[in-house]
Amino acid sequence: MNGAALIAEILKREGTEFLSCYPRNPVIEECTKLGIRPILCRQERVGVGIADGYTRIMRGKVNGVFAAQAGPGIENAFPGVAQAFSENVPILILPGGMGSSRQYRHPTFSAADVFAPVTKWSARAHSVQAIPDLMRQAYHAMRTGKGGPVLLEIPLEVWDQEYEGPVEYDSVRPYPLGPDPEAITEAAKILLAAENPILWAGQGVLYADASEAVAELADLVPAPVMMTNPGKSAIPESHPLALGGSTRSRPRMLSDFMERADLVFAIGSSLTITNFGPKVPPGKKIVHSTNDPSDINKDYKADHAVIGDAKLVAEALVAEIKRQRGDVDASVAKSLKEDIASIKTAWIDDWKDRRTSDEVPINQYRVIQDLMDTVDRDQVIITHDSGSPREQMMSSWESTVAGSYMGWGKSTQLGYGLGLNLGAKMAAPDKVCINVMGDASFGMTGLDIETAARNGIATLTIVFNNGVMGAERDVLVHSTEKYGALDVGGNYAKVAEGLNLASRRVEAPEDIVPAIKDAVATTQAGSPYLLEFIVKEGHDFSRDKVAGL
Ligand SMILES: Cc1ncc(C[n+]2csc(CCOP(=O)(O)OP(=O)(O)O)c2C)c(N)n1
Ligand SMILES: [Mg+2]
Repeated sequence: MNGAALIAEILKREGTEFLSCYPRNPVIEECTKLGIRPILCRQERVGVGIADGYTRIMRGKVNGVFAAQAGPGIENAFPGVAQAFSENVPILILPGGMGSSRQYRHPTFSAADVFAPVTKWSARAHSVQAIPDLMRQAYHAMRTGKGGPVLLEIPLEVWDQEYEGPVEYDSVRPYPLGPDPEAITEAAKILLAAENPILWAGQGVLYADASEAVAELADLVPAPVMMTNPGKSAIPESHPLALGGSTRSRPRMLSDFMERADLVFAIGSSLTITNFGPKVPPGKKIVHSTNDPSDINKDYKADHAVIGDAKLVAEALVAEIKRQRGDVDASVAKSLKEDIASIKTAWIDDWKDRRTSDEVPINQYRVIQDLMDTVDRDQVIITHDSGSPREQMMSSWESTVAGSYMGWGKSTQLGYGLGLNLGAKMAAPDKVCINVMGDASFGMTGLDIETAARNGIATLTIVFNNGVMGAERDVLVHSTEKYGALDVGGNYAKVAEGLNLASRRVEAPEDIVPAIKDAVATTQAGSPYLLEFIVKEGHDFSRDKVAGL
């Protein structure tokens, strides 16, 4: 067996279901021989996004893999890997490399070196004999501790070298970190002593399958649960203790409870300061639980920390709180839930005009509301895109199932949501998988809807076409006045038609619901769909002011 066949064999043993890829790369053919289907993208950046979305929905239990050719292929994959790095998504990147004799000669592109700063682990296979060991290291890096993309560059001659000996490789198991019992005792004490604790749930809750444990903890304390951008849907946002997710925009409940909180108890979160996520306002006590020690005291001084897998931590806290205090009268949680519900009702009421608006061009919040009312949210996986759609969706979409919203935004590459959605559909073919993107966003990656059509990946892409880069209005004032710099133009339903997708352009509010029904029915029958809404520019965001949030 040669290097390419060896890698394919290892991928098979790791449960790889499909290979996101773009030629040339010998592993594509070898995977096909083993029944691992190649999904060829139109652009490498999206191919990485497909592996990313798949991995998120699989909660990192199976990892998406992307293979590219040496040079242009892997160079063009850089944005995707950088995005996955910013989001700590454990995917495997397998680029070809120049032959070893060309390494370190100008102008050879060395993927293992160039990608080192945007991967958790990166290496070059110097010989075929090293491949099992290197793949084991790669999978270990993906499966234990905080995730991140990993990369193994295969120099030209290594693909063809004959591997000697039996392939000694078993699927790499994860080793979740268990919390220090003393840290748990102390954390429980702090939680019980707090007057208004708030749980801050990050995406670690999803990777650890800790949604139920965190919801149980919230009920027991009791404490409301706010979510980060990638942590959105860490617990279902329809849960009576959920406050929703936050980018720069957020539901009012989240702002309100954050303002009152004396203790922020972060779980499954790096607490990284980012433009597109919540911040901890000054003056709050912080308990920080994460599976990566280097997160602690990085952006915030922790008053206490618990290092460990989110599920093990949440379960240990539940047991310890019961030991220290026992159950609390159910009326305490009940009144907290009523408090949250009343703020939510008032907030939704304040936004009702937008959510039910008949205005033309269409109001984005009307589309989101009609979408929520029309689809069965229990069966949906959805994601936003960069720009105004992220702000609109993050604040308004209420998930009903844990892990059904793919939040992202530490880097915010326009167009990234499209690949994520294709990957999600590969992971969950029975779900209705939706990405909501702006028109400028579509310009970045839109051609890859053809990847969905060609491969029968039945996603729904929603384009909010307002004819401008709405989110950039404030920074392109003179350029727009003088040269119209902000405008973008296009008919994306027609683009979709030209790329073999069913599509519809919707301009009238009364057509929104019938169009959604048709689109969803088409995806359920096995074909992708593009729904283009002609919308207003839209600068209304749910941003109740709380200093420092
Ligand atoms: C690759 C990339 N380049 C630049 C940006 C900066 N950026 C953020 S939003 C935006 C415009 C978004 O326009 P559109 O997708 O049409 O959404 P709108 O705000 O109009 O709803 C730009 C240029 C980015 N996020 N990603
Ligand atoms: Mg736009």
